[in-house]
Amino acid sequence: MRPWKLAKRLVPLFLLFTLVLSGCSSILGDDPSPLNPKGSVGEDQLFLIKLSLFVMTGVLVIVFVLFGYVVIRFRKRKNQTGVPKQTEGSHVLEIVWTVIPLVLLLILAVPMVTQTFALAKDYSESEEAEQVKVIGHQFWWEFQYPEHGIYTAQDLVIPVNTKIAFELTSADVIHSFWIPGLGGKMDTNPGMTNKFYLDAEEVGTYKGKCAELCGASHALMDFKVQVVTQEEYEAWVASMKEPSQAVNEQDALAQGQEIFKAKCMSCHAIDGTQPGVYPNLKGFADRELVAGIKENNAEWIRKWIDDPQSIKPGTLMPNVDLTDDELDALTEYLQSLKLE
Ligand code: HEC
Ligand SMILES: [Cu+2]
Repeated sequence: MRPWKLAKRLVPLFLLFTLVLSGCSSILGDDPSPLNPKGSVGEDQLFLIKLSLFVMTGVLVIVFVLFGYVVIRFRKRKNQTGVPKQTEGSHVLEIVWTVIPLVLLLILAVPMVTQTFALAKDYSESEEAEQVKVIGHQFWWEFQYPEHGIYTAQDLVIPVNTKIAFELTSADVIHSFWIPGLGGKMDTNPGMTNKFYLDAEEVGTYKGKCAELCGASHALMDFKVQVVTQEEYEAWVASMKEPSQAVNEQDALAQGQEIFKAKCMSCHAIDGTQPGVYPNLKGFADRELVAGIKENNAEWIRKWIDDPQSIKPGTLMPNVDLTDDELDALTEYLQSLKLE
């Protein structure tokens, strides 16, 4: 093939690669990501990524340069006939190209194996770590804090600079719990408990995703991680334990509360110390998003209660029959579910 023909084929391919790869960064923008981690686990993993990339790029460059040199230097000349002089066997070369890969493999293997064991450290009995139980559901996340007896959903609240020992399981199919800015992912398997730990070194909001195709709305199974200071965390724990204030009958919210009790309470608890099969709505108004995906404002709350199936196809929240007045009252009531 003529060189320009080859170039004509390769250029579009490289343009396509650039486009595809730029998608990797646009998902997270400047947010923390595996390439810009904000936790010790993510940083250790990034080191391994960089180390292997560095070693492999080095090998690639050297091999291609040698290859190019040989192809050009020993190409068939004009007027050349017959088979060129053949060389066979070289002890020196054979030893060199056996030893170099061995050394490279050692450079890769020693930190990899060491880190694999270090990152598998079990903090589930540790005093200094916070224990969080994660349960994946189609298509939402439940978070339990066994040391505090708290149950919540969609917004994972954790203290900064603290090891979080996760215990992960699933209520239905296999999901995968992933906070790209803090570290690698871990599967949640039905009937099994997986363990791993993460920590965050900066206060802020991080994105979380389900990373295992788990059904129709897998791509919408997002959550948020709120990394807060130790004091804020303790305050959050305390307010999650507070009993929810009852709305009295004269209050404008009373109608919403009535409808909630009649039509929603069978699935949703509003008391943070109650485990539930479905998302616990204690402090729902303080959550970042509705159902992990939509801005938490009156408009989206109303749309969600009116027709969750159109927002998250296949969600286990049914479309409940409600009048416009009831929807307004419920929206207002849900917006009042703030933590003290
Ligand atoms: C049959 C059980 C069921 C009933 C009844 C039900 N829901 Fe839900 N609800 C769910 C499930 C399951 C989810 C999680 C949906 C998802 O994200 O896949 C959910 C999610 C929600 C969320 C989002 C929670 C969050 O943290 O983002 C809100 C708000 C909500 N429901 C409000 C209501 C209201 C108001 C009613 C009454 C009209 C109601 N639900 C009735 C099961 C139910
Ligand atoms: Cu999932």
